[in-house]
Amino acid sequence: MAVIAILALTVVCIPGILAQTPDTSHVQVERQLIHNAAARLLREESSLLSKECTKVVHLLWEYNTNITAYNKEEMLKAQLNYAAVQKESWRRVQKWTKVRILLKDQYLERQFRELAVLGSTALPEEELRDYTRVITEMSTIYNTAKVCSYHDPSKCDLTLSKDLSEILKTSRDNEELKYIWKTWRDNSGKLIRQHYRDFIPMANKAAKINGFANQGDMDISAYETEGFRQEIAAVWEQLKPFYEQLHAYVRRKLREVYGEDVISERGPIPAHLLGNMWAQQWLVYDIASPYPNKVSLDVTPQMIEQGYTPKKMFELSDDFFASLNLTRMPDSFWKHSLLEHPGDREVNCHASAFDFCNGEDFRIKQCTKVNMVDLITAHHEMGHIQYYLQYKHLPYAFRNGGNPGFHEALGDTLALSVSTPKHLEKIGLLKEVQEDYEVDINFLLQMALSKIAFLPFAYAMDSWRWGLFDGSIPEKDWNCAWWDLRYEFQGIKPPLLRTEDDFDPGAKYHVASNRAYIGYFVSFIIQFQFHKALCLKAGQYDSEDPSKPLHKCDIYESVEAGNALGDMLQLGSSKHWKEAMSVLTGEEGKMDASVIREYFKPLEDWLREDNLKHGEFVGWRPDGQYCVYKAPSNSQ
Ligand code: X8Z
Ligand code: ZN
Repeated sequence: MAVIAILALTVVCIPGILAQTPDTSHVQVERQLIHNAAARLLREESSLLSKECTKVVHLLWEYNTNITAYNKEEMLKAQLNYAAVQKESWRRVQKWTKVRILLKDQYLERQFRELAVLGSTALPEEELRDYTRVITEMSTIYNTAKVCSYHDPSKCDLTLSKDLSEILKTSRDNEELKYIWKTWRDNSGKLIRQHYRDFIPMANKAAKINGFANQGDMDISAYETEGFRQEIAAVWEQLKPFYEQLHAYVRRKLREVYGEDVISERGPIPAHLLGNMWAQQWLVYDIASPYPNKVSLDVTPQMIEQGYTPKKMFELSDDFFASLNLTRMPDSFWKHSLLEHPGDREVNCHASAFDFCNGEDFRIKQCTKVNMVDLITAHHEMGHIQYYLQYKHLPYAFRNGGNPGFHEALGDTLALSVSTPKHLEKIGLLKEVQEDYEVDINFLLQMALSKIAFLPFAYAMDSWRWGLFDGSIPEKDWNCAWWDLRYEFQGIKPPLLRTEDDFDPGAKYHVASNRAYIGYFVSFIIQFQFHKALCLKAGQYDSEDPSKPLHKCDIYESVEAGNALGDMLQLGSSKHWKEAMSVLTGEEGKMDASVIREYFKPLEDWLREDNLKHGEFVGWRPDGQYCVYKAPSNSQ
């Protein structure tokens, strides 16, 4: 208490002191004292917030790895307690509002600025309780949703992570896929709609208290970039022509399998046929491989054959990080992480990485299965933990990515190396690959199905949410507007007519649990920029040398690349992301779509030619009605 009282007194006196001229030594001493007081306050807040954060993260972990009513209530209590602590801290920080600029210390100023935005915590206590509860409710519906088997209707315990993802990926039975696609939405999104109605105004109220027009604007403020939405739009415009080529090619390949009755020549692609529940990354390499007689770059069969386990997949990733001279996972990580479904309880199976805010405890929760997609996801999650490890020395306010896209990009950047045929060969998952043009194209096609197909999905996701937050998409149109955006950006359509009784966006984790999505879009662009910078450091890439293209680079064992990456990661969010990026790239920090374009250049040329050769229509036109605009039957 005493400390606070003295501080308050000091703060009150500051403007007077700082206004004195000339700058006598007395003033300098006073100035130093004030500076020290500010630094001390921030240290104390950092320490307090870290301790409280540790408590709440423990309960978040408990709930997410064991979904019970008890754990839910404990978690909610802890979240509210943490919010109260944050608010108190915020009040203390607010007292420095007028004075802090005069400190002329960017490092302190940035911490103040960070701590001055409370986010949803700013809501009054009762409303915060409702807000937290509604998000937990939606997540719980999503995380515990089950569907009945198509082949055995009496078996009704199919889950997304264990069963449905696998069916989407492997079944090529149109009716089965349609059934799974629909029932997942009936049993998740549809039940979430009524809660989303409560959620939107609360989220916006919190944003307004923080000085933003709505929640979408508050989310975007994390990028500290004027006109950021326009930048995203410009990046997408640059990539759209390539996406359209990929889309046309895949549509033709799918049409050859499912027939013209299912996929029309110029229409959008039915969403249930793309190998993934949301058509966000297209797992149809089996159908779309350009040269099917050449080696398949999906190494799932080899992983199974070689007796891979989830643990081994994470160890492989740990080895990769270590080979770059980055930090190995601590023992506690291996002891406490949940790397596969425990089988005896409900778990939130969406992969995630936890920072317990004490510099010691870091864990991953992933219901890992032995396949290549999960191997890449393991690297993704390990990237989050590596970032946590690299910035753990920083004050609480700076323990974040350069921007949200940075955090999502780290593990994926390394996975770009891991996925190369050369690297897969190095680790024994491919044998004697004769690299030639056809293998190259196969590889790039597989990568494009994941990286390029994803971009318009990510863009559609948050464009939809921004529309809800700013009111331009009214509640009566929520579902149909979603399909309009999916049509416009992705050129896909639902496999059966949707209505406003459905709520298809709610069948996606990040909507149900209110996690902004545009960071993934940013990540999928900048990970190629990071990759290029690292490949240059590793001497693995040379724009002038055709034998060293970007897509063949593997930075494995490059200490130089790892050190440069570490230098950027260690900054956390203490610098503007553009500055952090230039630490790695040595160039002006910006989002630059030309790098991903360069990476895929041989494939883009190949697709253009192939589509031309087959007279394939590039683009899409409406081929029916996809959604019925009418008020939902349960609207008030
Ligand atoms: O949610 C994730 C990660 C956790 S941050 C598994 N991703 C997005 C998704 O699954 O929708 C990674 C790629 C996009
Ligand atoms: Zn992530």
